[in-house]
This record gives sequence, structure tokens and C-alpha cells, in this order.
Amino acid sequence: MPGTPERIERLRSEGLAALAAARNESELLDAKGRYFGKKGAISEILKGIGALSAEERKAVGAEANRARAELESVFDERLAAIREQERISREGVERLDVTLPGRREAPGHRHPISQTMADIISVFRRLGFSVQGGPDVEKDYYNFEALNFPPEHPARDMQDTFYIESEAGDLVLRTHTSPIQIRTMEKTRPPVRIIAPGAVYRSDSDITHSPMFHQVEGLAVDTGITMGDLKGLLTEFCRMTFGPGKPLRFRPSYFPFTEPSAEVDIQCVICLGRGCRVCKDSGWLEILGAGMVDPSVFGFVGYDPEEYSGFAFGMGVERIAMLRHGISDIRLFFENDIRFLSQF
Ligand code: 2NM
Repeated sequence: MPGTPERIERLRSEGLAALAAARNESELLDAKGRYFGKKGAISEILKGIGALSAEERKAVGAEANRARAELESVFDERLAAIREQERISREGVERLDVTLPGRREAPGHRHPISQTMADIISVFRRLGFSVQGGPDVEKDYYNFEALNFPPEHPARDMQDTFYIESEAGDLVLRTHTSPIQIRTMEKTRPPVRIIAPGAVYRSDSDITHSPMFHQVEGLAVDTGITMGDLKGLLTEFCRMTFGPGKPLRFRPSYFPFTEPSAEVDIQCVICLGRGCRVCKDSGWLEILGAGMVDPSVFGFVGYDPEEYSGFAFGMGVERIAMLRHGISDIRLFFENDIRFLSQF
């Protein structure tokens, strides 16, 4: 049978074209029937192979079997593709089981420290204060010098302050947000009524200290501001934060940047003054520091201390959040354990 190898090659390529052109399962089966099914053209050639010489039989047989195997494998691929296409047009791209239970959204919320910070800020905004920010990496001048810290003050020790290596050589991570108050006074004239919230850094870590924590500080400078204004403001702040009728006391204290200085305590939220572990049996909890701005601080920012006076105060946000929620270990706030955080 001369020309048989050419015929096999023609049937192979026609068969491939027919498989590629088939648009559904029945057209695909039709192509198979014509070219390589039981009664297809290639099978017919194989059936007639007995008439050939041994040599021709071997060559034609191998050629025909190779062509049929290739057509069968393309057929299988096309069949799978056509079936998947039909399933998608029937069911859509994804399999949808409408009997499955729904998947509940898990909405997040603000971190408890951010919540407490926002609440503190909101109280002072209602009392007429505006919000200021500043850099976390601060010059020694703004963090210590302009705040009247003497060069040998213990807070300046490497043990307590994170120093930043730099060309300039006098950078620190701010240890309080007071540098924001200095920067604000440098660029604005009184009257000033601002709060300075933000992260601060001290090299200290135990159940009540974290190397990074948050403060809200406040500053009011104007003509005729007195310690009475400070006491009135902080009394109102405590009423709005801890509820009405919460006993409050001012104790004398010391800060380099205020004179006189005071610490403010509220009655212990745990034992209501009877004495417990949290308040170390004193019945009181310290919640903030405050005082009248030292005239030497005014000197650094170019305010005339004969014309102006002012008060300042500062509080730790983590401490207020711990008292508010009855939390005894500050580190829980920063471990990012969702079982802890989702409680707030
Ligand atoms: C506190 C306690 C007392 C304070 C003072 C100043 C400034 F810049 F006006 F001098 N800012 N913040 C201050 C005063 C902060 O935190 C416990």
C-alpha cells in the first residue's frame, strides 16, 4: 500500500484539527469516531495491515499506533476542558453550597491604649485645648536643656535614656512629650492652651514599666494663670474621666520644669480608700504630675515671666488604662495577644 505513511500523517493532522474545532462533547465523539475510534480511519488502516510485507507492517503499525495514541490523549484533554466549561456555565466559576453556614466577619477595634488616649484627648478638647505633636527622636536641647534639667540630672544617664548615635551627637528618644510644649512655645505667643499626646521612651521594663509608653501632657500659658486654674482643670478632668464624686488630692512634689510642683492622686479605684495591694494600703493612686511652669523654662522660649504665667501637667496613658480596666501587668498591652486585646 504505497503512500500509507503520508495518509496516516494526513489523518493525524485532520484528526487534531477536528478535535480542536469540536465545541461540545458530541462533536468531540464524532471526531473520534471518524479518525481513531473503533471504526475510524486509523483503525481501518491497522485492520488492513496483514496484507503488507513484514517490514512495511512494522513501520505502518508503529506509525498508526503513535498517531492514534496522540489523538486519544488530545481527546482526553479536550473532553475534560469541555466538561469543565459546561459545569461553569451551569454552576458558575465557584462551586456554591448554599447549605453551608455563613462566615462571620471579625471586625477589629482600637487598641485599649489608643481608646484611653482618645478619651483623654477628647476631655481636654472640650475644655479648650488643642492638640500638638512633635518628633519621637529629639534633640537633647528640647528633651532636657530647655526644660531646666541640669547637665548631671539622673534622667540624663544612659541607664534611663535611649541615646541615638549620630553625627550631631545630641539626639535622644524623647523621654516625655514636654519637648512638644517647648517647640510650641518657641513658635507661638501666649495665650497657649495645648495638649501633647504621644509615645515616649525610657530604658525600664517590669510589670509597671515598658520601654515605650504613652503620655498626654498639657500646657496653659496666659496672663494671670494661677495654681487655682490648674486645680480646677484637673479636678474637672478627673470628674469627666473617673466619674463625679471621686475624691482627689494634690501633694507637693518636685520637677525640674515646674515650681511649685504637685502630684495628683485619686481615691483607689479598687478598694475605694480602705487600702489594698494596688494602692499599697495608702487608699490613693497617683495619676498625674503637674505644676506652675518654672520661670527659667520661659527664659528658654523667650516668654517674659513677669508678664506671663502658666501651668503644665503630664500623665501616663498606660497607667490610666490599667486603673480603668483593672490590669496589673503593663506588658499585656504590647504582646498583641488577641485573647487579651479583644476584651476591650
Ligand atoms: C509633667 C509634670 C509637670 C510639663 C512641663 C512642661 C513645660 F514644657 F511647660 F515645661 N511640659 N510638661 C510637666 C509638668 C509634665 O509630667 C509628669
